[in-house]
Amino acid sequence: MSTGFFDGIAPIRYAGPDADGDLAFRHYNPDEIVLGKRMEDHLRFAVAYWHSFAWEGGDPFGGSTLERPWYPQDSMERAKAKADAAFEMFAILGQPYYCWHDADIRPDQGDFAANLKTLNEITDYLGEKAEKQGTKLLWGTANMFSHRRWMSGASTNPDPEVFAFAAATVKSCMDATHKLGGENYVLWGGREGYETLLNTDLSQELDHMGRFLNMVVEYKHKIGFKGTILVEPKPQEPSKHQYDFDAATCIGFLRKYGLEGEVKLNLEQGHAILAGHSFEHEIAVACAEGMLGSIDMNRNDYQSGWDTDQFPNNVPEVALAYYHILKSGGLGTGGTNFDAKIRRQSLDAEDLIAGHVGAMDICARGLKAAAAMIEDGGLEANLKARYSGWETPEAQAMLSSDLDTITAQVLAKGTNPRPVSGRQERLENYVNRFV
Ligand code: XLS
Ligand code: NI
Ligand code: NI
Repeated sequence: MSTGFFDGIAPIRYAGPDADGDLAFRHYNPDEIVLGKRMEDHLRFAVAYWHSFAWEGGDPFGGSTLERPWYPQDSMERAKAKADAAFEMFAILGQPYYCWHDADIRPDQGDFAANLKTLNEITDYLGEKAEKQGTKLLWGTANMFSHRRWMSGASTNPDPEVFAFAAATVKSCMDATHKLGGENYVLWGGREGYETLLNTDLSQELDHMGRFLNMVVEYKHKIGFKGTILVEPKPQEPSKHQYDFDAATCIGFLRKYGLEGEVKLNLEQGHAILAGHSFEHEIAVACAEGMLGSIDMNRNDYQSGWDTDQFPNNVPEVALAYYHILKSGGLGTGGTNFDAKIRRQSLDAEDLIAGHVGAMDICARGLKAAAAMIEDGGLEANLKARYSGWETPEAQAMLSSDLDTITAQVLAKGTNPRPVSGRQERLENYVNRFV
């Protein structure tokens, strides 16, 4: 059943840099070959069924501004109308993937058994639509942060009954993701953290979270799910202190609980900014450990200090992100998900489409710039030259030596290092030639 919401908006096509109007791709050309691979297969765009598609426009001072025909999502009929509208939007955008939380797709009927029933019904419905249209599921996830039961955490909740509810919820969402052929399963722990240490046993909570994630991995193997399990770092919001602070914190956590070979990271640009990092820093940290899984390509406002989840609009930032992704071999089973909201004054269906179109174009430009930098090899050559001292046998031998021996060598050689320029301005100028 058509909601009529997107009526009159034609499918978006690639029309080149001189296209008319804002509802055309100027740079995203799915079939264009970049570094030997189709652009669509590099970027693997996904639309989020929550923020991007369905956000209602509320903020701490006011309710919804964005009126949509599928609100409120209180019955199966409306959940299906919402699914119909979602797939109409996917048909207009032509992106290959989408993502959901259980709470985005099914009506909430209160208890676990009722929600399980509606989840199964709506995911069958989504499966049929997805098959017809060829839109695939990049990842599924469980919303374990909105309902009041999760206010003190899901797997880290002091109440074992909430831990049990979380386990059952994740199992149901993994089953649904598996049924729909999802390529990843994500866990973002917005409430896995604390507000005050006065009421929190941090070490017990971390142990529970580690055990929970091990159960998720055990279950993945039990049902034969071939996708990747991902955790999504974020330093705060909604919790004051979140356990999955940033990529480095998550990697330490995964190693502590023996999960480093099993779980990768879903990195979000806005979360990197909140953690005081750049997006490429987070990506490079994950790549260094072989743990890059997927990305949420939505940025934050640099001034507000809050998770504003805006569509990307900065080519140089996006180019450096894709540079590190390409250098480490690409996104694998992951993709570029827009976990982004339009602004609450952007009322029209066209605004929603234009937000995605612009973001896809920005990413395409970033990807092309990154590929050009890789083909040119300037950054790589600079790195090689900067570390070339380490290519000598003496330098290598030092790494298996000891402080006494090295000190004796320094004294014997009269070592007195000569500082060398880091050339940052020249490298920044170099990047500017590509973006
Ligand atoms: C919130 C997170 C969330 C996850 C999925 O900040 O980005 O949207 O991506 O639960
Ligand atoms: Ni986020
Ligand atoms: Ni996200």
